[in-house]
Amino acid sequence: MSMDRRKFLNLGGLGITSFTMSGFIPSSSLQEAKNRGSAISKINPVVVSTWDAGLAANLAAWKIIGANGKALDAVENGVMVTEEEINCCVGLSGNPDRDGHVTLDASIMDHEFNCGSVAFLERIKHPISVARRVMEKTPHVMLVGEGAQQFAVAEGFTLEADKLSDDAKKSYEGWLKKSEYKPVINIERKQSVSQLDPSFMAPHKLSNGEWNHDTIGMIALDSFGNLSGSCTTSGAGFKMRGRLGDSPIIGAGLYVDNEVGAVVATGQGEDVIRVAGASAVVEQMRQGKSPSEACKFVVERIRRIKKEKAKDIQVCFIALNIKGEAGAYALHKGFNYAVHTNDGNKLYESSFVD
Ligand code: SD4
Repeated sequence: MSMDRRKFLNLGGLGITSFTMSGFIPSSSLQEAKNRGSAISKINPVVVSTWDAGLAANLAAWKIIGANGKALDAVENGVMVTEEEINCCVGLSGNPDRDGHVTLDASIMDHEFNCGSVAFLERIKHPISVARRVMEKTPHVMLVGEGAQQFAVAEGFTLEADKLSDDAKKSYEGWLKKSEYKPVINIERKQSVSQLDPSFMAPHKLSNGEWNHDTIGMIALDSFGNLSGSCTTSGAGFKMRGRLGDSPIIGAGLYVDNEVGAVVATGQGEDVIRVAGASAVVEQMRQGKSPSEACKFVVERIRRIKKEKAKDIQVCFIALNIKGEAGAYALHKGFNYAVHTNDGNKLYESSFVD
């Protein structure tokens, strides 16, 4: 075992968080405070989320986490903002599958390895909240399709109309002319930062009517020293009916280990699944890598696996370690991510392979 690894493992529990705080807190005190469920004022909360839509989502998450709320509540409520945007393709306004139906995937995970997800879910506005109910109210981790919808309705979620938004209808009609499935790199982000509405609440849509994202992932550290993560998506537009991406798969699209860190993925789900992406990034952080180095390591692995086909796909990870350090890495240029700390809510350009 290398010195670095030993050092990280020794500090890998909550004790390590004390090194990023303004004063040193013995890890035993942190553990006691955690057990009592009391907020530790010296732990600075952090929220990180994918793409420019993350700025608006972060604001909602920060309302909770910045007031000593729990990371789990923050990551649920944060991405609900994006699910609800009418002119946005996360959630029910998203692009449909080839058969013209919007099918949604979402997952959530807390600091104690509790996790829940839904996939191929139709007609429900907030799949992230259904994922949380799966986590909290069932003995299972994942529900799909009709069963997930049945569970959601039994839990009191409204069954919305099976109807495309005007914009999704237009895109679908356009797509039907050729009926060709091709991944589009950075479909999520088509605006430069300077083009964003300063309120960050504007619809993330281009003047030509194209969507600029279909997924949001969020990871957060709260003032109790606990991490959680969430991810919600309408998946790849015009996908085959029944297709799931990485977002609802724990370990692929999302993973949280409170001794190490939290990771969420966005981009071509198939290529995140084949390397168990989020879990692989967490394991790299466990070995002592920084969040961005860990993301880079796994993105480069995908690059090697895909060979020349890597140019046709985008894959990106964001990571947050238990010390509250955030990082990201993407296969190609164009990925951005939003970080909210006590210093404010900022959008960063991710580093990339090429
Ligand atoms: C998927 N990973 O369904 C999602 C799509 C995505 O940004 O993240 N798009 O494959």
